[in-house]
Amino acid sequence: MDDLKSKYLTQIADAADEAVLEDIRIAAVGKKGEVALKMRELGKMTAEERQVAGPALNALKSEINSALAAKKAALADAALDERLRSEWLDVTLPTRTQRRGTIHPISQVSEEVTAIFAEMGFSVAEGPRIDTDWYNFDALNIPGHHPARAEMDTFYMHRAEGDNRPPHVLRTHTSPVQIRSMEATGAPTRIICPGGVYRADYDQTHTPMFHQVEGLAIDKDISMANLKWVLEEFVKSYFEVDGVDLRFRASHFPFTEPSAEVDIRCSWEGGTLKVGEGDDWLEILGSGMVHPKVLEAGGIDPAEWQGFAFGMGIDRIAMLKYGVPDLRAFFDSDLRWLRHYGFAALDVPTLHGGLSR
Ligand code: 2U9
Repeated sequence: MDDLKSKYLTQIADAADEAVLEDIRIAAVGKKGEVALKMRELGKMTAEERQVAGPALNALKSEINSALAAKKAALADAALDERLRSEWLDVTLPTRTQRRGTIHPISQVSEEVTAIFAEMGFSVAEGPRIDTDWYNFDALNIPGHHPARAEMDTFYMHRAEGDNRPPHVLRTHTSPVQIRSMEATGAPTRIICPGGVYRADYDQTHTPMFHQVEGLAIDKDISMANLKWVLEEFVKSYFEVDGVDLRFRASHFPFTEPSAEVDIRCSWEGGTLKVGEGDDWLEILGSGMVHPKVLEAGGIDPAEWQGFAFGMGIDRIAMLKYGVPDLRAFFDSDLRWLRHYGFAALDVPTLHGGLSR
């Protein structure tokens, strides 16, 4: 019995993991283990022998069981210590200075524009990039024969012969989103619609896909004066200047009447744009009072409601603010360009925290 005891206690002490420990348990105190076999021999003993051997075997069994339990706990402690050592991390380390991904200037500017108009009570509306020619043109007072359709270099979706569904186009502006929004929520409304648009055109200032943000405000008593204030606030916030002169030039768009193109006072010192001072004027957007036919197309009664609308190119205002010389670079996915012109991922633009830091 002493031999059994020292054999198993040594094996338990030397066991390297729980699997080995389990094998030892089965061999020693399992149902068919050595201690059980010895207990079977009790029947062949005399009563006196059994009185000595019985309690001694029980004591041996419980001593081995205690050693197994102690070793199991020690192995679990050691495993935990090893995990704590290998999975240790220093939560006080500073953040990485080498940024991996950056926010694209178009995303950054979309967020900046959204933050500015949100402060003035505008919410963001979105819609499909492929839409019917009715939503893209007719509803905006651009009927089939209108020259604006040809001027917009529209991409038409292919239609198989005999397919009688209405023609679909890649939207040439985000205006169809405003028509859908008017249909869905009616008046009064204040929305901006940022997003990608498509026109078949390609040179230093045109790409076949670009981005616009359009705005629409409809109410009972709304005029060009409200439009002027909203756009002034926008330009000051966006270019982060205290004051700016705006120049409204009479223009023509099918969807607004009257219509105006808006220029801002600026200077170009050494090739860099300064907004709010100087003798130059820079066109940045188009605007006007929503045409009554367009209100009607959106299901809004022009006898009761009126509103203003405006539109500008996000890519264009991004180029102006951040000094990007060639529009095409926005879509090249050149990592060096993205690192240079990109923005830190966690710096979300807000009016109080700063639009661009
Ligand atoms: C509805 C009613 C009116 C949106 C407007 C402009 C003037 C405009 C251009 C700016 C540069 C397009 O990206 S650009 O080439 N846009 O000049 N957009 S008013 O008018 C609307 C839109 C929707 C229902």
